[in-house]
Amino acid sequence: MNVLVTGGCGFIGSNLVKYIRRHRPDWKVVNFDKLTYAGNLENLTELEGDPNHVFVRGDVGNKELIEHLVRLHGIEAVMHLAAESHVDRSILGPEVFTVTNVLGTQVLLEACRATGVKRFLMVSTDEVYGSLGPTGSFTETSPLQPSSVYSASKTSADLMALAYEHTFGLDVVVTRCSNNYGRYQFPEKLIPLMVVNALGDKPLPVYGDGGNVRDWLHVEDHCQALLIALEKGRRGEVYNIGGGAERKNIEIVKGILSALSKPETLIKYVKDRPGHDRRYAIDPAKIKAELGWKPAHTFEQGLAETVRWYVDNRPWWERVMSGAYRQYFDTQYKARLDQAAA
Ligand code: NAD
Ligand code: TDX
Repeated sequence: MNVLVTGGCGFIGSNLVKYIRRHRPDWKVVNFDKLTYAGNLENLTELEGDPNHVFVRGDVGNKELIEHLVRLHGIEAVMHLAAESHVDRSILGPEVFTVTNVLGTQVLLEACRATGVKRFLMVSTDEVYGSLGPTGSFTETSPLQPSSVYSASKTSADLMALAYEHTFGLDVVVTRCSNNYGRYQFPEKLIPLMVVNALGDKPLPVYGDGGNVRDWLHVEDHCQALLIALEKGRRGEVYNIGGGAERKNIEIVKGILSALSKPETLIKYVKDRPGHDRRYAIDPAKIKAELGWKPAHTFEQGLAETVRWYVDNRPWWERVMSGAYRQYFDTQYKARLDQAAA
């Protein structure tokens, strides 16, 4: 099979491209990525010289280029991961979230329709369901109630993909996964940010009371689910993906400090994220029963392995945190700590 993966240089995308090359060695993967601050070719160095991995730099909003690539490489399936993915950034600058996540997805769908791509996997998120109270979990039929600009843009893309199935007969499958963690995650997200700050003996900014809950899944388990959904998912269906590992943010932060033998005095409670969703929990019963997926990692093992990876790969995160990104990070980070001190 020839597959085009969008966003294949980001966190999940780069893990996915490598996962596919390992598990489907006869497939050709065309990795289509704009290389924003979050995209990094260094995540793929182990594929250097691999004739079945082709990288093309481009924007999902470029219909002509996508159509050209689909024809040139005989693309049969598209796995769509390219997105602006960070909730905090969607608060600081919403526009690019609409441009890439909403308009970009629509253009990509149109290019797939025009070229007769056989299957389109839309990688969506559990954030489309909004926030939960202390009990219950999201099923595929839970109401869609996104509350951040990021999640509203992802909900639009998710529904647009389903509309293309319904209206134009494009073969679409949608997945909605919970929070991922693992190697190569950009150090703006909770787990890697806390690890790199702790390693530098810097304060760890915990939003609000630290009681917000996320449902964590190892990125490799997500990749496995995406491959299964691509190959076996039923057309027009939505599949939730989650690992049943609900944790409060503060528990995670304390776990990271303990793994690194750093003191809890590094924890700094800062002003809450505006509109902060309180709790996510996903019910993955459908993908387990229908497609036979189950996660292989436990959260405690996965977190320990991830922390170790960041300890061992300091040059990687020091490089991705340099330059323009560093400027953004320092400004935001300093503002939060100043607010906490005020
Ligand atoms: P990421 O930010 O690490 O990577 C995004 C990638 O998309 C980058 O390589 C970037 O260069 C590329 N990209 C951005 N704009 C582009 C454009 N206009 N054209 C082409 N490429 C572009 O994100 P991630 O955490 O790996 O998430 C990947 C996907 O999975 C996203 O769609 C996200 O919504 C979804 N998702 C993420 C999580 C999570 O916990 N990280 C959970 C569920 C779903
Ligand atoms: O410095 C921080 N302090 C803090 O308390 C950061 C960066 C986060 N947090 C909290 C906010 C959330 O409750 O940690 C939790 C996780 O935050 P993020 O890592 O920013 O992830 P989240 O907002 O939950 O969204 C993620 O999961 C769903 C991904 O970024 C999305 O792309 C995905 O769709």
